[in-house]
Amino acid sequence: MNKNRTLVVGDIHSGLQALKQVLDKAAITEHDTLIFLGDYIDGWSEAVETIDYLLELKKKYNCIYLRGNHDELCYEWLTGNADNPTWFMHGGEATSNSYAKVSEKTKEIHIGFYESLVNYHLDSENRLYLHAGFTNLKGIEHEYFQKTFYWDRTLWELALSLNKDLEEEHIHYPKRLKNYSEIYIGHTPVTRIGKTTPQKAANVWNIDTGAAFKGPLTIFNVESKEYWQSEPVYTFYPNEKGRN
Ligand SMILES: [Mn+2]
Repeated sequence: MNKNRTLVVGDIHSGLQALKQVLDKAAITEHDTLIFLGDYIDGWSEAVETIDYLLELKKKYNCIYLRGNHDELCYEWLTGNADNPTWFMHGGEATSNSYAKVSEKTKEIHIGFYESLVNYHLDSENRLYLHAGFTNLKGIEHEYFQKTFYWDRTLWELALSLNKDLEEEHIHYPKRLKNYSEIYIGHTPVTRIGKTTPQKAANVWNIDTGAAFKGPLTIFNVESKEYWQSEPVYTFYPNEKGRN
């Protein structure tokens, strides 16, 4: 067994109890690199507790925290305090309730966490990790708008729509996908296509298994393609509605 694993964690959406369960199932060690795909909050009730936990986790393990669109919306709310009705409807209400009970000091620490998030990570094997996608045919460094990295849905749509018989050498094969050996994303839950396990389309792996909705949380080993899943996240929060 490879001791130096690269493990990818899908969208958590404040499902801290599920996060603890999958990290335990995967038996993480200090040799592992943990890459979190973003969307730590907005969903279940434990937004503040989830961020506190991630801050602690980073002290002991190699963690890379990517930026999700929900993390950015929460950051904008924390720093601007203007209510965003759309964000409120899509999980922001639970997050704002969670932050209602914390000190200004804690908010400051969390603002620092949201600022420290990165829009993408590229590893030594030319594997790309990002929350959502990118649109430039030449790759991430040519992307015009940074927000695309955590809002785009066209990369996954492109990968899903690709004819499986189309050879990579074919003139019609999407140049976007050929820039990287593999691309790991979250953002668009696979529950939308009726699945609850990590899904691969072309060279894109989608690890968002719908933790904010009816799905479990997943941690995925990129070298072996082995994965571990929590119980469906809603079962940890029986008196809550989540984002349903
Ligand atoms: Mn998400």
